[in-house]
Amino acid sequence: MKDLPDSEERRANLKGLGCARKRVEDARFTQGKGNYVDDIKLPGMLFGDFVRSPYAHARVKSIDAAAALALPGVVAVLTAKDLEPLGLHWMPTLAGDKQMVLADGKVLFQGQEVAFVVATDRYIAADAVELVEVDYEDLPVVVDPFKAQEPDAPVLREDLEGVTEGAHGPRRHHNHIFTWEQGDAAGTTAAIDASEVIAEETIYYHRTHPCPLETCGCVASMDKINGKLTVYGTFQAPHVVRTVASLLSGIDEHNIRVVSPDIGGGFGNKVGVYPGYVCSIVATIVTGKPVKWVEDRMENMMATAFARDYWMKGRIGATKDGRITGLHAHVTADHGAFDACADPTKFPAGFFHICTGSYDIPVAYCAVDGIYTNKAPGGVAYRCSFRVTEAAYFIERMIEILAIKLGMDAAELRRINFIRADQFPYTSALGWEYDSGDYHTAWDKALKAVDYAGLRREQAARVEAFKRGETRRLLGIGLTHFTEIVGAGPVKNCDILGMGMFDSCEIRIHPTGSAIARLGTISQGQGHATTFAQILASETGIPADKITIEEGDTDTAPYGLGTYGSRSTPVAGAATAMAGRKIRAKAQMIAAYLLEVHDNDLEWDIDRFVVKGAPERFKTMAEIAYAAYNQAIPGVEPGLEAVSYYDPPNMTYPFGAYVCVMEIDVDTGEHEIRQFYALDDCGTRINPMIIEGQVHGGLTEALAIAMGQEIAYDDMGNVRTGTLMDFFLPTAWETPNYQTDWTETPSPHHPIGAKGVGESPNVGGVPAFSNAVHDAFRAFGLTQTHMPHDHWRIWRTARDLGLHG
Ligand code: PCD
Repeated sequence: MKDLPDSEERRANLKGLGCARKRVEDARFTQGKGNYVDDIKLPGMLFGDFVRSPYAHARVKSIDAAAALALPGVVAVLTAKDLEPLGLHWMPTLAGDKQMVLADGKVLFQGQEVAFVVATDRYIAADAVELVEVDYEDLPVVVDPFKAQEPDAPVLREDLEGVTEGAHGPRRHHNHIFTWEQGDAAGTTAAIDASEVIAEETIYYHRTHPCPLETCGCVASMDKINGKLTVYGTFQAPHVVRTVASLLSGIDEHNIRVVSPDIGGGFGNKVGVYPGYVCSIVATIVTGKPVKWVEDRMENMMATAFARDYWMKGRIGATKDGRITGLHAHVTADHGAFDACADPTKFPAGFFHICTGSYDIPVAYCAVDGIYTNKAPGGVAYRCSFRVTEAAYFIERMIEILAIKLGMDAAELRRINFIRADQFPYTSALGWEYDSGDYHTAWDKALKAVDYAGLRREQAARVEAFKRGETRRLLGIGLTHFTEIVGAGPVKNCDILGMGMFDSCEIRIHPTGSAIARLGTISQGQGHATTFAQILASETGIPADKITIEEGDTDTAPYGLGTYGSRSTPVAGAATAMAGRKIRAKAQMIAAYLLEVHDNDLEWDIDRFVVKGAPERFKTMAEIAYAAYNQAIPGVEPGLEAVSYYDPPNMTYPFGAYVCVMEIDVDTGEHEIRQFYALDDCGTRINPMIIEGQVHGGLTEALAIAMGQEIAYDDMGNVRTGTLMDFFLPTAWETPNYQTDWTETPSPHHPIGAKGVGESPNVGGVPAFSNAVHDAFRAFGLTQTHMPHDHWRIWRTARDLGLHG
């Protein structure tokens, strides 16, 4: 219908889709009024702390807790022996493996949980940890996944001895977990072998850690009178925790309440189930008192889920004018001591097979071998949807290396291989159906914005000046065009521990025209309370300021699979829109009754139903809501509520074009980011300001990973970077200025056309930073050097290329 005079005002009043609405949660976050797990204090609460292994591989010969138990205030010391009768000394992992809750006979990584001390305060617990005497006999350590596969490598998982069939097929060595393959092996090899140009390289994506501001923790409280267990925790998937807790403990699911309060950053670190949760639950059941466990920073970095650690061997073929003919990838994936990767069950290597990226590659193959080593378990999607960042890094490095082989400009090589806008929906050689995209438009916009041709001229002049000895600084231009895959997922192929990955929203409209909506997801800082209300405002005509969004309490929220993998917008966001539409459908019947017309005689206008052709006759959503509660309407139930469980028909495929312009000092190895341009396309944009914040945050994490952040081990399996002295966490000082931009290509299958965005900047950012470093040295013969590009490594690269004279 055509806009009425006051349409614009009414639309603005809603603060709906597309509005840069200020974050409603910031009022409490910026004033210290957040409510995090460590803020929860229950009467009589006890505190748990772990005795952890100093060894990476050792037999545990004995544990003597007598001195610890003698310390006043110590209530209990739990070991595997205490958990064994309950069947809780091991627990299942998300990846189909099992993991020790407390050391059972041996330890397999430094920092592994050995005993759980429970005391009346946090300090006594820590003192008692020091008093527990553990007798270890050290065993040979393997930290290299290639050495782990040698015939005489030490057997790490004695519990699996003789087990030749794993959760994902046959195991061919005692330290081998699985081989997972996708695509056409023979066809790919044949196509590449027959190519005019072939590039081959091993790309290592090092081990790192999400390192959220708040570490992991929980408060478990068993109410023995009512038989109810409540667990507050830093959970990115509270409902899944409830179901797992019920299955493991035997407590009926309705008697368990899991609450995720405010969460200080998740980044995948808070998806898995950790021994601390199990021990706290056992301890509250045993003592009848609430038990709090909150890990410290070193524990978080040493023992909770790491990310990446993928050795990716690539082979790519092309015609001599740059048409890609095939892509072959083999990954050696270091999973540490237990396979505790957080991926949908059927995808042991996540969505790594998005590794054909933004390119129309006719044939491809990828294989991933998962390997046990004496490192911490994990393998989480640290700001990436299940190994997508590894895949994007791999293809964006392979493209650069191919460009070098071809003697071609890397921007042009990308352009001629992009999937064209008219090819969507596009099925990739590795089986994904990309929903929508317009890569050429985004790419041209990005190159124009940074004056790409001008940058290349400047770079060439710089190389000449360097050669003449007039400068010691090189210029790198880091290009990336990434395609993500987010929104897991269709229930038909995506589940976690058997639970289909749908999501949900339940809305209740109050009589006076305000509302509460509850979702199965849980914000960790993303701003869901702000943005989901915007979706509902546009769908229902109730201003976003009048809608409360609540997440994270399993007693009240509908079942959902949680927030990670940028799935909230694609899945719960869709559920929210659909639930809003159900509200509107019922509202239409009520309005028709009130206006004494047929349903079909009404049309929706921003915040009201209007009689077609008679704009002065209408009922606002607020009036309709009131009527729903105070009038008997024939054939219509009282109340105005709706619930939607949404199973997405496909994933969404956000994409982006990033350019990083970096200066490198050859003598010190220092870098300076002169410009960073990030164009993101996440389909329909709900809140441009939140999107910009997401992009800034994700790029800064990408900067950290590419330029310094690493979980490094020595040969003995000691974690060398277990504190923030050694683990690079960028501050405002190191963070460059970012320039953000967008195109908007809606998802055709999402009710409002939105795709995820939270992870994109990390997925695209890492290759952009890394490619800039590589590109600076391209003129001097560098093809590949491993991340992280800290000052020392860059200095060494310059030295190895003979640039120090
Ligand atoms: N959006 C908008 N629009 C569009 C899209 C989106 O607006 N189109 C927005 C929403 O609403 C939100 C955000 O943005 O609010 C995001 O989204 P997404 O993408 O959907 O996502 P989510 O699901 O919500 O979330 C998740 C993500 C992830 S995944 C990560 S890592 C990170 C990110 O998110 N994390 C974080 N971001 C963030 N932020 C913060 N602050 N914090 C955090 O923690 Mo994983 O997987 O977990 O690794």
